[in-house]
Amino acid sequence: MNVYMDNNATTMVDPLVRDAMIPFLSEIYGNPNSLHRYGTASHPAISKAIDQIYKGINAGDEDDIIFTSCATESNNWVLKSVWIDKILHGDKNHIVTTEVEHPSVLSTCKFLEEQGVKVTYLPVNDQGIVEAHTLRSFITDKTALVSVMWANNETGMIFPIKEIGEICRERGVLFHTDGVQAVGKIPVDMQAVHVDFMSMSAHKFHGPKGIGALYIKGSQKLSPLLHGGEHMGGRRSGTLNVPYIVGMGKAMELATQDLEAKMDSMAAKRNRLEDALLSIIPDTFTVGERARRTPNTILISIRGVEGEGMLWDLNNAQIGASTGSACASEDLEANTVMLAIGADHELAHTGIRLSLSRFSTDEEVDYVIEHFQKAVTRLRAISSSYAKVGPTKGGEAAECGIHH
Ligand code: C6P
Repeated sequence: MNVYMDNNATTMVDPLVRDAMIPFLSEIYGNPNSLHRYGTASHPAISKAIDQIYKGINAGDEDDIIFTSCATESNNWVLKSVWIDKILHGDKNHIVTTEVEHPSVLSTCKFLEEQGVKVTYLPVNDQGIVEAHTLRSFITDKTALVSVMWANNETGMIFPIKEIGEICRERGVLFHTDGVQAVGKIPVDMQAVHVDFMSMSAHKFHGPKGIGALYIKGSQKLSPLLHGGEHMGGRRSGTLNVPYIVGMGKAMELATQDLEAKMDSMAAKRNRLEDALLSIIPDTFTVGERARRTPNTILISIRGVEGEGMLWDLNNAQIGASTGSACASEDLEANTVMLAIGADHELAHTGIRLSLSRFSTDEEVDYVIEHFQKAVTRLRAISSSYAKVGPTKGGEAAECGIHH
């Protein structure tokens, strides 16, 4: 059996999404900026996709949704353009973010620090989230932007975006959220929160890779990252990627239709998997209270078992999982979120992320339980660190926080 449980890294394109995209590859292929019929033929499909995205996140008519190539671009755009608009051409000098953002935010912040920008990295609590009240004391008169993710890619923990947005509004500071792991998985309602900018990526909700978007509240000013033609009103130049735009719209429609039912079904499978792993395998714990996580994610730590070893065994059993963010998986570094929560390096090397999708089945869950247990048994038998300490009395299996 082949089981893909790395849906926070990317998802399968829904066959219905693929079918919607196909006519825009070789039949309706004109440049949408061309005035002839070949160009204008794609306009209705682009408008429909834009409508599907507005509806999926409940954006207002006055808001903008601008297509980008991915969420990495959307994140770079916001951070670098706020730097240009508010710091280079304004009187601000400070950005606030968190210790556990995706590398596309953290590396951009490091770049901005090299340009002289002050960046505060908010600490997370033992659940791996920022508590909204901690933000208050870090905002100053010089703060241009607060950037806090909606849900974390490694733990699935959901951040208090409503409360953080309110604080930013009170203090007159722009607020960006990286919504990549939230959109299409949990309700995202832009009318219910105060968010100035939100990044999205289609391949996280069964759309194609290579297409993302930036939500901009009230069409407010943000200097373009890519200069060129008048595409997207000059806000993001480059010929529109019509098939992918159509795919993103369709993917959004499908992901957000009957979302509650999809969430319940995914959570039931995720919970059964998590309960089974925690009860069968001693000395394991999962990070973050389950009720506050996206319904598809588990970050499980298995004492005495290196994450890379687990991935090897799982891969040999045709199971796709990860030790954390896919973009950081080649450097064999410890899980950054577990380190931020306070785990030591040894423990932070034991994290395995399992992320389900709406296509995950009960049979797949059973298969993963069986092979996960086999892998742990084999790896613990040859683990020098586990042999040294041995199993804890009765084994410790727990949800949330780091237990040393
Ligand atoms: N995270 C993961 O394994 P792109 O691929 O550029 O559209 O998305 C980047 C991105 C931005 N923000 C968050 C919260 C993300 O999770 C990701 C992608 C994958 O966790 C690949 S590194």
